Amino acid sequence: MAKSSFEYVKKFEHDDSLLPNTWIVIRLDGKCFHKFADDHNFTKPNDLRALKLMNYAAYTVLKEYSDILLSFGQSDEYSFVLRKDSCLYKRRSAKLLTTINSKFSSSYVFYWNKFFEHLPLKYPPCFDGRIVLYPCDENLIDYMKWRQADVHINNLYNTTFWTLILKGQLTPVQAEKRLSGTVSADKNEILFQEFNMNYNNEPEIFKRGTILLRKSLLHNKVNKSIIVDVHDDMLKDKFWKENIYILSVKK
Ligand code: DGT
Ligand code: MG
Ligand code: MG
Ligand code: MG
Ligand code: MG
Repeated sequence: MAKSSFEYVKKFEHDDSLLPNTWIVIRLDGKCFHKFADDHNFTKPNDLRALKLMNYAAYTVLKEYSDILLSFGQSDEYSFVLRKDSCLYKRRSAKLLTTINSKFSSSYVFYWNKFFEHLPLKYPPCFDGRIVLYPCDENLIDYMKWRQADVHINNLYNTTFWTLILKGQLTPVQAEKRLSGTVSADKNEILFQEFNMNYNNEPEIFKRGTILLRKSLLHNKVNKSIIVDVHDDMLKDKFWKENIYILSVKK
């Protein structure tokens, strides 16, 4: 077929394929979830329904894209790690980011009722997204550690902050003042001494977020790959020693 005289407009598009042989990390984050959480009465500081919905939306993404080896979620964010040698969408950046974000976002809405039952979704939520490339395993592992360390810092702060308000009858301003300048040990101490709470006993999902990974399972003598959710400590070498096979899987 002859080319139409309009076809030259294709030349305005640019090649956005990502560097080969590099870890691709896609991180999505809820837009204004501070407000979204308030508008939907999320429990403070952690709403288990909201976290499980995030995990389920991510699980839906993993089911669709076998090139995602590992993912990590906490609060209103999820990170997806694509295999180094992935050729998904010819590594086109916009295609990867937009389809994965779209699959995640629509799943979040589609499965809302599965977790929030009778609480209606008041308006369509929105997620931003970015892609970051990491050239070596060490950088990727440090990325995962960075996100998980973030959960710990935020959750210890938020748990203490909301305990001071909900159980200690402090105002948010007073609670903020009380916590200013404190280190982790001080917050653990406040929880323990004043509220008889041992932070270590808080649910793992709150303290560490959720890792989704693929495990192979022997079922009726057939190897089946399943997606599991764990709350392991990625800051410990033990996790990477046990799971390094995830990163070295070849297609
Ligand atoms: P952004 O990402 O710049 O558009 O703004 P936000 O408001 O989404 O801020 P971000 O992503 O830094 O922080 C996540 C917010 O989501 C945080 O302020 C509180 C809210 N959030 C996330 N998970 C929960 C939850 O389980 N319970 C409650 N109450 N709030 C949550
Ligand atoms: Mg943000
Ligand atoms: Mg956000
Ligand atoms: Mg966030
Ligand atoms: Mg099309």
